[in-house]
Amino acid sequence: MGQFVYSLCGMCAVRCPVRVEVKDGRVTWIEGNPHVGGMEGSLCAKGAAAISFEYDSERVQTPLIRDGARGSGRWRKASWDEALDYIGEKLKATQAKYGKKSVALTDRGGLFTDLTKSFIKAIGSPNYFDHDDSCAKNVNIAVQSVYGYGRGETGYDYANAKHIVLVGRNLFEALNVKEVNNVLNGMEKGAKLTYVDIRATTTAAKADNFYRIRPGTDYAFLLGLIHEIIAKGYYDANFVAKNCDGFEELQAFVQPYSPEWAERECEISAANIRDLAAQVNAAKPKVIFHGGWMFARYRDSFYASRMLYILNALMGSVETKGGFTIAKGPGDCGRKGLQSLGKNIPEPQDKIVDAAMPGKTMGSGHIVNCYKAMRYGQPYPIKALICYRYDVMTSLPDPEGQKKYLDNLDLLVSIDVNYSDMAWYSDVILPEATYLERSNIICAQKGLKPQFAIRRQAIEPLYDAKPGWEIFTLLAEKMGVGQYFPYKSIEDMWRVQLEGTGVTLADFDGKGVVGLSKDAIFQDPDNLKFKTPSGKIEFVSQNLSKNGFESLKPYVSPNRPEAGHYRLVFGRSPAQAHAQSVNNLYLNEILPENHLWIHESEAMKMGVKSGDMLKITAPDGVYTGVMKAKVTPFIHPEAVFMLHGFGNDIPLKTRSFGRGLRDSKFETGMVEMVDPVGGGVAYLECFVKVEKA
Ligand SMILES: Nc1nc2c(c(=O)[nH]1)N[C@H]1C(S)=C(S)[C@@H](COP(=O)(O)OP(=O)(O)OC[C@H]3O[C@@H](n4cnc5c(=O)[nH]c(N)nc54)[C@H](O)[C@@H]3O)O[C@H]1N2
Ligand SMILES: Nc1nc2c(c(=O)[nH]1)N[C@H]1C(S)=C(S)[C@@H](COP(=O)(O)OP(=O)(O)OC[C@H]3O[C@@H](n4cnc5c(=O)[nH]c(N)nc54)[C@H](O)[C@@H]3O)O[C@H]1N2
Ligand code: SF4
Ligand SMILES: [Mo]
Repeated sequence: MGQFVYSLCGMCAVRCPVRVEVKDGRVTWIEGNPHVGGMEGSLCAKGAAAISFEYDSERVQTPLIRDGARGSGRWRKASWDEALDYIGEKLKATQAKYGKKSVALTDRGGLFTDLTKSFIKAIGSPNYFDHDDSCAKNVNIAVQSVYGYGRGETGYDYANAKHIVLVGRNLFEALNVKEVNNVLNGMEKGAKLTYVDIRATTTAAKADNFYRIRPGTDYAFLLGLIHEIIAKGYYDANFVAKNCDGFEELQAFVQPYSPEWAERECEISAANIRDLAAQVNAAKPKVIFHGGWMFARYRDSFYASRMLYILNALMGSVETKGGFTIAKGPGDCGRKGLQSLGKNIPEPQDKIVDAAMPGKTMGSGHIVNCYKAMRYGQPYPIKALICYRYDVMTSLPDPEGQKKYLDNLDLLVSIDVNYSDMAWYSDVILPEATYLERSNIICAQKGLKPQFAIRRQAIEPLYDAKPGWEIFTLLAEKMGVGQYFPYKSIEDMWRVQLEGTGVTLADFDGKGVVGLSKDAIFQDPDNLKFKTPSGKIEFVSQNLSKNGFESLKPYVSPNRPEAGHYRLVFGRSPAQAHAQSVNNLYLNEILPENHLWIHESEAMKMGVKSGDMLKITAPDGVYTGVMKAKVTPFIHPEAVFMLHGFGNDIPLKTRSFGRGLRDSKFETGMVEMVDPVGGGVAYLECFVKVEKA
C-alpha cells in the first residue's frame, strides 16, 4: 500500500471528496473519500480517468505566449517570469489607459472563488464573473426569488424521501456522485422516482414514472400540476398559511391552466398529470421537486424553475426530513466561517459593468454582460480578460461569433490544464498544476451537516506548471499589489482562512474534511425563517416586483420548428465532463464521438437509418456539419439531440481532433440570447435544419 492523500476531485466542477493513493511519487489509485457520507469509496468514470489525464503529454506543459494571429496556434514557450511579466505589463498599461475596472476575471464558480475574487479586488476592479449564466443562473435566481437563498444554499434530503420528481434533471448521467448515491439509497428504501425529459435517458430507465414532454413546455406541465394540486386540496394548507406569501394570487393565476389545457401544450396526458398529483399527495411531505440544474435553456426556464420550488412549499416539504432543505453553514453550528483572503483589501471604487446596463436581468456578474461591454464599450469598455478554469469560448454559444467580442480585447489570458478553445484563442496560456499536483485554499461545504474540506497536493507537477494560489500571488506582485498577497506558501493562506474557526490544519489529517455538526441541522418547524424581504416563502416575490418583473407570468407557447427543422437539444454523458475530457485517453476510448439522436418517424421521412450521415445546418444558414444518425423512438420528434462538447479543432489534442460535432457552433448569433429575468443563456432556442447527407 502507498500513502493516502485527501483531496477533492478536479475532473469536473462538482469536486467530490476523494482519497488518492501515491506510491513512489506516482498516483496509483483514486477513490471516493470513504469518510464522507454519500461518497463511501465511489467515484465516477471521469474521476477515475484523472490518472490517465495526469500522465497524458497532450496537456499544457509550459507557459506559452502567442506568436502569430489570435487562434493561429503559433506559440512560443516562455518562462514563468517572462509570461507573468508580459501579463503584468499589459494589465498595467490597460488599467492606465482605461481605468482599473477595464480588467475582468472569469472563473468557474463554486468552492474556491475566494482566491480569485480577492485577486481581482486587489487590482482594483469590480469585474468578477462566474460561469453561471451558462449553467444554473435561472435556477439560482428562481430559488432566490422564492426562498431568498441561492441554489448552493439549498439541498434535498433524498435518502429519506418518499417521492422524487426530476424535471429535466438527468441525475443519473449528469452526475454528482453523492447525489446519485443518496437518490439510490432513497429508492432502495422505497422512494418513487418521476422523471420528465424530451428523451428517454438512463434516469428515465430507472424511474417509476417517465413522461416525455414537448421541448420547452415544462412551465405548462407545472402549471397544470399545480392547478390539480390546489383544486383537489392536495397541498399542505397549514404549512402554506403559516409560511407562504401569495397563495391566493397563485390559486387565481393557475385557474385557467387545467391538466387538459397543459396536455395540449406539453403532450403529457391530463390523466398522467392527475395521477402524479395524487401520488405526491400520498407521499407528502416527504416529496422532492428538484429545482433543476442547467435549467437555463429556454426563454421561460426561470418561471418553470420557480414553479418547481413553489411545489416544494405546497407539499410542505421545506426543511423536513425527506424534503427540500436549506443548507447550513458554520454560523448555523455556532462556528465562525473561513476568513476571506480579501478581508483587508479595499473595495474597488467602480461598480461592476452590468450594474448600469440597459435591459437588465436580475442579479449582477453576468458573463454575457461582460461580453457586451467588450463588444460595445458600454457602460464602459472591458479591455483585458483573465479566464481561470472556465472555457468561455466553448461554454457560451457560437464560438466563431464570440470572436467579434474577444477581438476588442488588448489582452486575453487563459489559466488552464488543457488546450481549451479559449486558451487556444488567448494571448498567453498559463498552465495550472493539475488537481493531483496542487493544493487549493480550504473550502466550506454547506449542507445539513456543514464541513470544511481540503484539497492537498498528492504528487509533484510533471511539467512546468504552477498551482493557482501561486499564480495569483505572483501576478499580484507583478501588479504592484503584493501587500495584499503576502503568502509564501499555501499553508500561509490556510492559516489566514482558519483564523478564529477553532479548526487547525492537523484536524484535516485523518479524513480530509472537518465536520462542523454531528447531526443534520433543520430549522425549528414552528419558526421557519427565509432570506426573502418578508422572511416568508414568496410565491409573489417582492424582489421581482421591485425590479419590474412579474412573479406569475402568463404562459406563452414555444415556437414549433418548420418542416425539416428541429430544436437542437444537448446534454451530458456520464463519461465526459463538458468539452474538457474528450481527449482523455480512457474516456475517449469509451466514447470517442457524439451522434445525432433523431425520432424514427422523422428519420423515415428522410430515408435515414442509424449510422447514416446527416447534414446539420445552423440557424445562420452558413455553418454546417455532418454526423452519424442515431435513430430512436425515445426522443420527441420536434427535437434532435447531441452530447455536448465534442468536435475538437485543436490539433495538439490528437485523439479527439475532428471527431464528432460541437453543439455550440450551431448556436449561431445566440451569444446575447438570455432569459429576460434570470439571465441564463437560452441555448435551446436554436433550430437547425437536418437532412440526409
Ligand atoms: N452548447 C452547450 N453549451 C454549454 C453547455 C452545454 O451542454 N451545451 N453546458 C453549460 C454548462 S452547464 C456549463 S457549467 C458550462 C461549462 O463550461 P466550463 O466551465 O468552461 O467547462 P468545464 O469543463 O468545467 O471546464 C472549464 C475549463 O477548466 C479547465 N480545467 C479543468 N481542470 C482544471 C484545473 O485544475 N485548473 C485549471 N486552471 N483549469 C482546469 C478545463 O480544461 C476547461 O477548459 O458550459 C455551458 N455551455
Ligand atoms: N457526467 C457529467 N456530469 C455532469 C456534468 C458533465 O459535464 N458530465 N456537468 C455538470 C454540470 S456543470 C451541470 S450544470 C449538470 C447539468 O445537469 P442536467 O441539467 O441534469 O443535465 P443535462 O444533461 O445538461 O440536461 C438534462 C436533460 O434536459 C433534457 N431536456 C432538454 N429540453 C428539455 C425540456 O424542454 N424539458 C425537459 N423536461 N427536459 C429537457 C435533455 O434531454 C437532458 O437529458 O451536470 C453536472 N454533471
Ligand atoms: S462527479 Fe465524477 S468527475 Fe465530477 S468531481 Fe465527482 S468523481 Fe470527479
Ligand atoms: Mo453547469
